[in-house]
Amino acid sequence: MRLSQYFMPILRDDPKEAEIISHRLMLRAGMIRQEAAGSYSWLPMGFRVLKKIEQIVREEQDRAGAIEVLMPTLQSADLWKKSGRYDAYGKEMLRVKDRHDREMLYGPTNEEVITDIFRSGIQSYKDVPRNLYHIQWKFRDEVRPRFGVMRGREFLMKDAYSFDLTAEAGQHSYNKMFVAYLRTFARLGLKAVPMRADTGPIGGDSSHEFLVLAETGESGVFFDKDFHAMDWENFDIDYDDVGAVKNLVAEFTSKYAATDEKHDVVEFDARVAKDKQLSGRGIEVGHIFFFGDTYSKPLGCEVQGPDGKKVTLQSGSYGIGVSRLVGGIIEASHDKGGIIWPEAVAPFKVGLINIKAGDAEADAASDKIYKALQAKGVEVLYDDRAQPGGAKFATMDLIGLPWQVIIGPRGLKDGMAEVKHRKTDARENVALDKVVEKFTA
Ligand code: 5CA
Repeated sequence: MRLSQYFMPILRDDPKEAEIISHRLMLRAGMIRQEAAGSYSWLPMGFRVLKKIEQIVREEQDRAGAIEVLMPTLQSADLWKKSGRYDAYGKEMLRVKDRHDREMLYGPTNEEVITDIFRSGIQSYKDVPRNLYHIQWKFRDEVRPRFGVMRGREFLMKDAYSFDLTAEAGQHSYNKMFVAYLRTFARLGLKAVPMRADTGPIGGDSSHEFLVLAETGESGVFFDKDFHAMDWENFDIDYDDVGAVKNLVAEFTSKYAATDEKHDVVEFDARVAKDKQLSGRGIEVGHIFFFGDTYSKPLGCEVQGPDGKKVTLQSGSYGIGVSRLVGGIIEASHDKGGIIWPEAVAPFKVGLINIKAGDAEADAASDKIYKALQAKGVEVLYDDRAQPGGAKFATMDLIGLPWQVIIGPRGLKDGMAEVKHRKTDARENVALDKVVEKFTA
């Protein structure tokens, strides 16, 4: 993409309304624009990142055996009346009426709809276990939408729902999602610590939140320092191996970690030596629940069991804040110059800077590299605008692409480009005809 033909409305100054760094950087980098409180348009740079995160989430759900569907954003109130949540959800639910005066709502979550879909599509115990998920916009009329996409009113969530015959089988489904979350967050370059959590309006008795440690997080967290020493990257596992999945979950739940709502000072002291007690703040990027028959019972989600008797199914639900993750990753990965994207989610891999746009030689060398990178499928954003070099460097640092290729008159004399790694600021001179190789080898 040529920057001269792109849409990336950069802000020079810090927007006053943004309290935290990720919100500031997302606005400054032209990734989002606020449309109403807690509601954002995703501009091209932001949208590219959102899609990449969504795809990683999807791949890991699929790998764990979950099956993708898509449910509407607007739901009928009927099912919510059956489950008893229509009144209980209160003001956080956006309620609307259609032209026939029928009550509808913009879905804040999907337990009711999915349970009804599943109920109507199955017959016997042979139809379980299943886990269905979708990646869809939600609306919650939060009292205090803030911090940009971190606490929005309209936000993108991945929500999965498991259905099992027994609570024991349901536990395996829960464990699989737990591991899928470890894998997902690792691929996003995040360390998201699983913590015991409150179940809130979703209900149930077993629940973990996954929190990325960050000063600006909304939750207080208390945990064992040993978490830092664990292997957060290698989660190769056979999801059908019930024991192996269980062991991995046990490993990550054996150490003390709790959000402030569930924190128990006495237990903390008993289980964790004083010098290993850490506390701080965290961003909740995922939340998993096991709630048994809380929804399947009122909604009649049952199957014929092996002995011919009806069995009410056991369920859990599993959420990831896809749009929140965009902000969460920035909170975890930035410096004073701007964003530092992990390669897996970067909007483009390479930023190509032509310092002397308009100069025939610089244009020719830059265009050649641009076309060659594109031909090889390397995602490249080419700053071909007639702007001073300093401004271009600042913009490129701000938007945080992992690599910068800088073409200027000084290097060109020796047939060289400068390649800069955004994260480490390491720079090297690379022969013009070797630049493409650097990103394709
Ligand atoms: N039905 C369950 C699991 S599918 C559920 O709704 N869980 S939740 O309420 O915890 O939300 C799941 C995830 O969505 C959270 O972990 C968080 O990452 C994200 N999320 C929740 N509320 C917001 C919000 N207002 N803005 C952005 N992300 C949010």
